[in-house]
Amino acid sequence: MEKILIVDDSLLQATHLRNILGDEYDITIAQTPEEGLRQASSDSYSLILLDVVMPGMDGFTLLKKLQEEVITRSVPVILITSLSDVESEQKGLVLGAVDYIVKPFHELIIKARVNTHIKLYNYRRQVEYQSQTDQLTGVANRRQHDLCSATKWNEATRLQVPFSICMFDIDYFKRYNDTFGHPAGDKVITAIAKEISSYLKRTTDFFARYGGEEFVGFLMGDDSNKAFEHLKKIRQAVEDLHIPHDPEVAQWVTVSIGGITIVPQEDKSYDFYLKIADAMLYDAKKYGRNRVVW
Ligand code: GH3
Ligand code: MG
Ligand code: MG
Ligand code: MG
Repeated sequence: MEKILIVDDSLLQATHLRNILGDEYDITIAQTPEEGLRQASSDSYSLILLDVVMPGMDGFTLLKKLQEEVITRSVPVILITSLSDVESEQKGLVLGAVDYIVKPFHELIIKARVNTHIKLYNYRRQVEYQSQTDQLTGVANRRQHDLCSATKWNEATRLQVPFSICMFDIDYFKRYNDTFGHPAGDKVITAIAKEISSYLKRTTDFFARYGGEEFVGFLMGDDSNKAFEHLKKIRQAVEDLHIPHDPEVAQWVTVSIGGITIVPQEDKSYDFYLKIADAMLYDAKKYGRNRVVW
């Protein structure tokens, strides 16, 4: 059941709304704006119904706060209020509310509007997910990499923590396709993506398909040695999948990895180091493949 958060200082109002929507949705009631803010950022709601006139922080102020937080920003908010003047309604909509409902309301109208906004929200989430996910493998795509790397690089620069960037490329993959066929090649790309991503699962890690049979990853916090050791483990894990290759080139399908660990400085960009990781990958190929160059 999808979750709706009702923020209203009047328990009578909130209960009335819950009676209307409770059959279709899982309702949580917050009776103060502070509690509303806490609830909104600690659970995943599909919609927030927000009263405007409340003691202390009013609904407009709470709405502004919700819009400022990354985790609550995308959740649609409907303002429900007795303020029927144009200025208030305009203010609410400009602040980012998806809808504005004046009390007293008809329950059928509330239901219809709530259903519509939840449908739109789910559609938007689905589109967002698809635009950032690689269709073949289900891991992040290059677009998500571009978004995430910028955010995380800035964070590492601010916190001055080590940041490792690595590039992966499947060895002799053209030959694999030529020998076993493109559909079999697709399965290998998927299996390897799944394996590597299982080693880059911490919240400070990231892994994406960069294109074709190339992948990119980054890790935050580990020093150069630790990152290098971790990547060597990943290289071994891919080899240990024991995916048979064309025996003329190799027994198993393997990956080459190039990477670098740095403490980000203001004067050099993420892309600068990504290019270095790519050069390291090139060296790994040159030295014979199936190895990590750090
Ligand atoms: P190297 O060890 O130097 O990396 O050799 P390679 O043959 O892997 O290198 P190259 O970059 O020349 O070839 C990559 C091949 O990957 C070419 C292309 O046919 C294949 N490829 C790229 N994307 C896909 C894909 O989505 N599916 C499949 N099956 N193959 C792909
Ligand atoms: Mg009120
Ligand atoms: Mg390649
Ligand atoms: Mg390759």
